[in-house]
Amino acid sequence: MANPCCDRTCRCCTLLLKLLVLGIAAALALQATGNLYAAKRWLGLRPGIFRNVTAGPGLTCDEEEKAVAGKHLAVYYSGWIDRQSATGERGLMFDTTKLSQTFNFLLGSGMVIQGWERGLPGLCKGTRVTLVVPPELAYGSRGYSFYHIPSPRDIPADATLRFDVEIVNVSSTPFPGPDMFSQIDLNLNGEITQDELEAFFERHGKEVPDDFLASEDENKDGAIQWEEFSGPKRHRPPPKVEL
Ligand SMILES: [Ca+2]
Ligand SMILES: [Ca+2]
Repeated sequence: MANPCCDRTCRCCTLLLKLLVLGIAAALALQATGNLYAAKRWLGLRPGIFRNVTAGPGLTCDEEEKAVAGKHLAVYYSGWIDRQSATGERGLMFDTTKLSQTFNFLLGSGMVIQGWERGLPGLCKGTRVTLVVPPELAYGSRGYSFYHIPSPRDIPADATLRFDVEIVNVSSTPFPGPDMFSQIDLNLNGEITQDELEAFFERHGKEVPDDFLASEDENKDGAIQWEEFSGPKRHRPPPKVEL
């Protein structure tokens, strides 16, 4: 998965009044332009981000279960090009953690886009939330490429994105990271072949993106070694297994 990585900055509560004023201004502007989303939902402390809790406790829980800057979050999520995006194929799902492991990150550290950094704080473990994030709080005018080569799943410049996020867990200590390399390397010989790629994607009901192997295979030997793999992996190579 290409994480929703970006630059970061954690906002401070002292901006509360200013943000509230900006939120009201944004809501009025949206009403004037007939935005697809109910203007009232843009009111509050996170102007520019549509946030709607769809299940779970929302904002009410013990402090240790609340997502705040400095806490580690484990989430499932899916991301789409939003239906009101100015660019991209509206409704296209560009990424999802469904059927795989959670995406784990440190809130407030800048590991994720500003739309998440601003949209997730205050929510509780077990909450499902929809976030609609404007491009300036997502990937802006640069967009994002998942595979370092053109792909239909690339996020184009100036795209508005929609995420459905489930906060599976909140912790003061890090969760174990996913190890995608070992999940794909079925025979555990320390390299990923085209056949293993196809088997992995088939398990998830998808096709291998064109040129995926070629884009990772830096030494052009027809396989992706641990050192070449750019996805989530352990911090050292898996042990070699004689076949
Ligand atoms: Ca292998
Ligand atoms: Ca290689």
